[in-house]
Amino acid sequence: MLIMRTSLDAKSDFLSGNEALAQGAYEEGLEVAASYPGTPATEILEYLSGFAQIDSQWSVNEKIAFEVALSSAIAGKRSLYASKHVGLNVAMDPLMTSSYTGINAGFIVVTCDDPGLHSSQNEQDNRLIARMAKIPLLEPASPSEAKAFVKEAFEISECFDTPVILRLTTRISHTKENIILGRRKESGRKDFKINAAKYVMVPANAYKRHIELEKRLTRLKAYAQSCPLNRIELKNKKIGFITSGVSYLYVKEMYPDASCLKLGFTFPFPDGKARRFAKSVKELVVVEELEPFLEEQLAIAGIKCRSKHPSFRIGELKPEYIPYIVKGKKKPEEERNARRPVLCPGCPHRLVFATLKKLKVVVTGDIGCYTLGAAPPLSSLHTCLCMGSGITFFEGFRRTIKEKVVGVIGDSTFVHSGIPGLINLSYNQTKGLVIILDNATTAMTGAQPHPATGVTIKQEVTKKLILEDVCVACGADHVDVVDPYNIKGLEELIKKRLGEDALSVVIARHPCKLLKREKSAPTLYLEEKCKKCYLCMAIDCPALRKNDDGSISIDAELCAACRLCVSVCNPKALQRK
Ligand SMILES: Cc1ncc(C[n+]2csc(CCOP(=O)(O)OP(=O)(O)O)c2C)c(N)n1
Repeated sequence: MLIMRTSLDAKSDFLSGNEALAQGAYEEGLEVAASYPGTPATEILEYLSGFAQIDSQWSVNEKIAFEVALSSAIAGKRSLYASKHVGLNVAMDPLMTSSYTGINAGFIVVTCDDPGLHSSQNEQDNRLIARMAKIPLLEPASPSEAKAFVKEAFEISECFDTPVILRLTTRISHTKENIILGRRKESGRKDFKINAAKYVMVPANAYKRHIELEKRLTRLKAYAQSCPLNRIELKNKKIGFITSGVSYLYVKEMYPDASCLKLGFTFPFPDGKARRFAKSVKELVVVEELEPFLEEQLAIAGIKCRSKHPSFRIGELKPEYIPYIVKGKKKPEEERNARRPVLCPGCPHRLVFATLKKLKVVVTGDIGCYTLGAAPPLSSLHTCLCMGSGITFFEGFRRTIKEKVVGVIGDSTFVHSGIPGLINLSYNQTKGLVIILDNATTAMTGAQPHPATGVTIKQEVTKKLILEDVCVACGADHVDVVDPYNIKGLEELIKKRLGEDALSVVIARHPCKLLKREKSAPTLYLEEKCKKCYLCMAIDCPALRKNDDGSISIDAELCAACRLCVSVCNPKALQRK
């Protein structure tokens, strides 16, 4: 639901780190915001879209979001890009050269990293990207700092003519804090002045801009030494911690009396301040999640510190682990006993995966709710790397193995990065079957609209992308639309297309069950007919339960009446009511 945030009704609000950052950006006169959904970053744009003064958009993918936001800044409006850590990989191309062009009005790049992989395909540390892209990096420790750091970020951006990376992690993005709300300042537009030497990155211009960039980094480094975001807290001098982001709060919790160099501005690294701090304490310990980023900066500056055990490069940090870092010990073994992932009852994806399992095909998958098709007992998605790879991996497998292969991809992911893959199949004369799992939303990240839903982030009706037409234009020989709830029809169609020497796309279209709960009578179970074969349990529906006496129960609350269990029950113990 879209909440319009036009007036200041309250003095404070209980906000997550993402919301606090967005509130800060609003107050600092942000005018343009662009993103593609991704946990843990999604709520930043959702919150911003509630402000009438901010031109917010879900872009088709992160590269586009980055370019829309950066170009708006160059054209003169304060702008913001936000994504999860892997989203920034998609935007790497413009990001790497944005430090050369610089900005005009302030431009903030928010990356929300996910140490511990709560909902991601990897746990890369994007602080390394800041260093590679030569862009200043700010790391708040809490939601209130996330808000305060936006102001600093805009000021640094405009003062040094550079994008600024603001890095949150899941714990900061999703932790809530009482946040003081302020009034919006109009930041004032900047005029755009034609300047090819600055904005046209051909080699001769880019070479000169690279020289400028190096000079800027020297000035930024000098600023980082005096910047109030980097502060020395001198207490007990026996041990001194250098830390940034949420790790600072963990240090405070475990060692409240220790001295700290609390870093908020971590690249370029304030080595002068670090050297001063190092001299004032007996032992120096760096506490940071994932990569030894600060530690490496200290090593470059020739400042000795205690290295964390390499086991701490993996997974999230917890306050209780800090004594292990202090003693140079290995991270304690963790049990990752997360809830077993399962598709929702009535999820249209389940019907497709049950069919693919029956047909015993190799399935190259992609990222979305449908990645859960990989989990037993369905076990019918066999690769998943990154967004868009469901189609491109299909090509590699199809050209390599003898078995039948099917590529699957969600509707939002198809628009994000699947379309070039489909063109590549057609252009390189690869035949076979791709299935687009079209549930009319970006379900995995909380049901955001995308171009094929015909609705914008502000819930306005817009031009709707017709997936069938796109597939034809990309070169598919056959494009069929089928409702996966028509289980027989779906199986017959897949079999038919698999048997042909053509490039086919099947769009399996049924809205996500969480978009609209349809009221339909739950499936019936007739125990007297049940042969206890448990084929029904192999579809992994949360509405079905095997009782201690061997019978089956159906949870009427959960049953979405998709009838998949009815279709697999040979003795007809499961029936349509
Ligand atoms: C580069 C990148 N951006 C964003 C994400 C977060 N994310 C994972 S899957 C997904 C899209 C899922 O939507 P869709 O393809 O429609 O599948 P559904 O979840 O609806 O089944 C998103 C945005 C990501 N993992 N990688």
